[in-house]
Amino acid sequence: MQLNYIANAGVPSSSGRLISVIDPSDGQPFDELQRSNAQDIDGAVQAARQCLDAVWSKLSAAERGRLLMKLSTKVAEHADELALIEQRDCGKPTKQARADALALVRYFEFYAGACDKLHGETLPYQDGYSVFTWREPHGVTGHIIPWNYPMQIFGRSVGGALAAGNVCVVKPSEDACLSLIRVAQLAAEVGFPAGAINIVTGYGHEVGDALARHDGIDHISFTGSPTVGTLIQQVAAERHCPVTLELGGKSPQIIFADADLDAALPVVINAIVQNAGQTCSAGSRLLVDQAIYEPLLERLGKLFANLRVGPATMDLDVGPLIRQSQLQRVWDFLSDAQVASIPMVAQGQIVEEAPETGYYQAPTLLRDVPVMHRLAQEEVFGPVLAAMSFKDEDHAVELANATRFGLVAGIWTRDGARQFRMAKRVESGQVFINNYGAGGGVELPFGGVKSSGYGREKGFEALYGFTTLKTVAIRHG
Ligand code: TXE
Repeated sequence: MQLNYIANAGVPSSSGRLISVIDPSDGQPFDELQRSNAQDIDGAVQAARQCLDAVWSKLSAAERGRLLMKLSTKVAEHADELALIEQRDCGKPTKQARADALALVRYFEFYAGACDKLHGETLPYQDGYSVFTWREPHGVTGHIIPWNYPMQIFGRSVGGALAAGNVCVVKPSEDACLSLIRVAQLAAEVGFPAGAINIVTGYGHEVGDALARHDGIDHISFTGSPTVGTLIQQVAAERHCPVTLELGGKSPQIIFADADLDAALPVVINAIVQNAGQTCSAGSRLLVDQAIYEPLLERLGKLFANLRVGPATMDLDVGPLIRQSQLQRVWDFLSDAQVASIPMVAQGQIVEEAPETGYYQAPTLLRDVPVMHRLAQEEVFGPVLAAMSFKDEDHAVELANATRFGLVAGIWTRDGARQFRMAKRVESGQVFINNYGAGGGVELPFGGVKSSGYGREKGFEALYGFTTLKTVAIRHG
């Protein structure tokens, strides 16, 4: 049984209630976690505040950096253990679970080095004045984390917040949070003071809501669905608490006739099947120059048909989805596709070893998806790729921008001038040209435009979001 982790100690919820932890590979429970409530959040916020006032705010930036670096090293030492935890909890194939653990190592390393590089400015002003700015932490930051990449999202969110001088109360997803409890324990082992990192588990509408409403939370970082993001924003607005929202996308992969298809196609496939398509930046729309639409779909269809789906430990191309309701969500999209007579080009295969009680979906390539159909508009969050063709560059831009999202875009062309034009015209927080999220992108600011949210995490830019700016004007003499 898992406990909350508050002030460097395992703590049961005051509710006395538990939630079963399910293995998505077989649908069976294998652990239990605390079903926490508002009282538990209150305890965590108090612990965090005490830590901030008594210890954390007294550390120099370099000392915070050293702690984060120690944590990075510790996580690296425990990478295999953490990957195994994440694998069972989320249903991630081994390669993915390991990549996530190593990304966490890298986030802490990056933010360790960033702590003492964050500074204000001096500003020109009237004669007889000196004016400068300080970057100050918000104080106690709240982090509501989803189940698709617990370790990675913890790294980018909590890593940045700690580096900027905040202390953190984390509400991981009820569907996957075991790795984060372990990381908080490792942080205590390397010397993080009690209260710097607090983990409170439970349901979103109970404990997540309590976190968002708590007066002692000075900033909220949320990654999840647009529906809940809206709720968080409304709740936060009542007490003017700043929020960073990352609400997913419907990201296009745009392939022009001059693209290097040998390079593009494996990346296009990975961008939709990685983590079984449960990725905010999944490349879920494929926009293809009509001149190469047919041959490209034929090639891609063959590759899709070869994809294999099975239990996480088999380490195939695709693992299970997180839970039954996510699987049902994907089925609903696919049955809508059938009703609308959207042609299916190809589907991968679920292996025989996959238990019937697991949450498996074969990767599916659909073609000629009408731009306004929900398959081209809404996040499926499963391994389903919606292809459509475009006539020319203007048409490609029109299709790319025809959703309410704008998180990531991939553009594939050898034409340098077009690369720039497209990068400028596509409405998106990130644009990748002739690659898609190469190397994980810990260093690259990440976040959306339009309904994909606002604020940036990852990279140095995140530190601006996790701080507030104080302007100091001194009149001399
Ligand atoms: O998300 P929720 P769900 C999208 C994706 C997916 C859909 C639904 O399209 O299919 O959302 O997933 C907490 N107050 N993304 O239902 O509910 C919840 O406990 C405060 C995209 O799992 O938004 C969890 O910790 N918190 C996304 C977190 O919010 C609340 C990743 C996300 O869960 C809450 C996940 C409330 N009232 C889903 N209700 C991405 N951007 O990567 C829930 N939560």
